[in-house]
Amino acid sequence: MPYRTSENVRAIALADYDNDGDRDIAVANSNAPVRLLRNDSTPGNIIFSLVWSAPTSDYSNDVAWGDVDNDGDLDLAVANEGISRLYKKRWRHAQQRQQHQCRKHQSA
Ligand SMILES: [Ca+2]
Ligand SMILES: [Ca+2]
Ligand SMILES: [Ca+2]
Repeated sequence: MPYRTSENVRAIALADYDNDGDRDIAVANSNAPVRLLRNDSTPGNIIFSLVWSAPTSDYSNDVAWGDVDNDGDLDLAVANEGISRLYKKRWRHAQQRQQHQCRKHQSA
């Protein structure tokens, strides 16, 4: 499944941040903000919507989900060159900004 982006993706982490039963994607980029892509796929259509971008552009090497404060919401830990960051947020309220449509790779 191709996913086109102009950013230099370093790592991704899958988790169902909005607790709707499908896995969403956090993307760590170098020299671009961390992105959160919500899985809006339906049967036969793979769709991810950009719902959040980190407020800073870091050189991120890795990203991981986990509920570090045990409040029931997943938190996002990002390993950067320099200062690493932990984003604690009520992600399920993140608003959709843009949709990325991914086409299924079709075998001839
Ligand atoms: Ca989900
Ligand atoms: Ca979903
Ligand atoms: Ca939490």
